[in-house]
Amino acid sequence: MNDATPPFRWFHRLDAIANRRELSLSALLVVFALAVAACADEPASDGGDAPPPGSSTSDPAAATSAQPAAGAYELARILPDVKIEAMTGAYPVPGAADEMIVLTKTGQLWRVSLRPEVAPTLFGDISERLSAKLGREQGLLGLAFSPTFESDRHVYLFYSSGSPDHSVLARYTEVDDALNVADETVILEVPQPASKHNGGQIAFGPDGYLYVALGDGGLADAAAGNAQNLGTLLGSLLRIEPTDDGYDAPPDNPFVDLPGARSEIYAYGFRNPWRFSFDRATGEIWLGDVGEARWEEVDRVTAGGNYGWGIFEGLECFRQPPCTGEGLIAPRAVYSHEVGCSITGGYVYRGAAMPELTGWYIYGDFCTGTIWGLDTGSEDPPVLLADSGRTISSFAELPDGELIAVTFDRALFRFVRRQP
Ligand SMILES: [Ca+2]
Repeated sequence: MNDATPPFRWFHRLDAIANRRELSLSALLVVFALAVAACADEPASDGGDAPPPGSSTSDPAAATSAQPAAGAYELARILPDVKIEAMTGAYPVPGAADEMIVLTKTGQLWRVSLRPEVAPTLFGDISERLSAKLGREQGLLGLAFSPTFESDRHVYLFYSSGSPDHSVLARYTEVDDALNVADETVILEVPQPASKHNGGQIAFGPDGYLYVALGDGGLADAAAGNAQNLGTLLGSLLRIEPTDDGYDAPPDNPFVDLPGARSEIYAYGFRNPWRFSFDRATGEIWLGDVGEARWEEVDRVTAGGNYGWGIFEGLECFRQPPCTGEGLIAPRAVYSHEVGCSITGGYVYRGAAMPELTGWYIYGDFCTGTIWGLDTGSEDPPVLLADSGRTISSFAELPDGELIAVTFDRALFRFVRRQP
């Protein structure tokens, strides 16, 4: 694939450009406000004069007060020798604090150490199981270690296979420090009507169940109905319990007693959830849902919740006004395609290095590299934290709570306070 091309929905960039003429004044005001906010904390370019006593300082390192300062953060490159193409995720290895498994879109799994002197090694390669011709939003998209990985060595993967297109959730076992890719147990297969909006995040919750994010299946407007149809798994966040040869739906899932509804569904009304995570302190689920024409959104996910797609896109009716938001859960935050084009959901920050961000959900945009944060303990609007310019495909949460940004720039980064 052409790695100069953004991965998940660059065709929507064209949408965004086409839609520019229709952009509302409010969106432009948002852009202006963000730009002003981003500039407000620029350090003085000459760096010469010390601030007078008692004045506020523009030194971002001093921003340890209650509120994070806009623009006071950045992505700092780590591991400059690690140059892996089209990384789709990084997952800390349980029991090995400084090691991650890094996924590539084309099916490789690399064991990467946070110690720069240790070179990456190939942990596994499932490229032969992937679709021969991967669509832009297809590939090896997700990994979850078994909650008891340190004893069972089980690893779950989510990938695109064909043909016809379908998504596969399968379990493997690590043997002698590598994944035994020859031995696969398929847990779930989902037919995909198109190569787009395949979702792909998988993660075990604090309840021990496996959560699986599925997009609406693509095909733009035509697929939007899938997200509102409880009879299909598409456009939903699933909650399942893997078994020896498949899975069960937990008996307390929200729709187990609803006739015609799939018992695996935990929440629905998503277009293409691109990364969700559990707040390690509260267990709450935060999810980035990629928009179609105008809006990207952040959702705080609760059991049984309907997040609106394809009735709503963000806070607006989607191509069918008038519509009603009755019964739908509004996003916690949105941003327009004037400032980005494809959300990458992140994590609620629980690290120690930036205490002012404790309890803030950190997320970014694939196309612009902009990173925002929002205080999960308030209803305040998001704060623009960094303008990285990087193709952020995923975030990773390290055991100490610090965050890594995974990119399509053949580079990994730490999310840090901007150095003065
Ligand atoms: Ca929504």
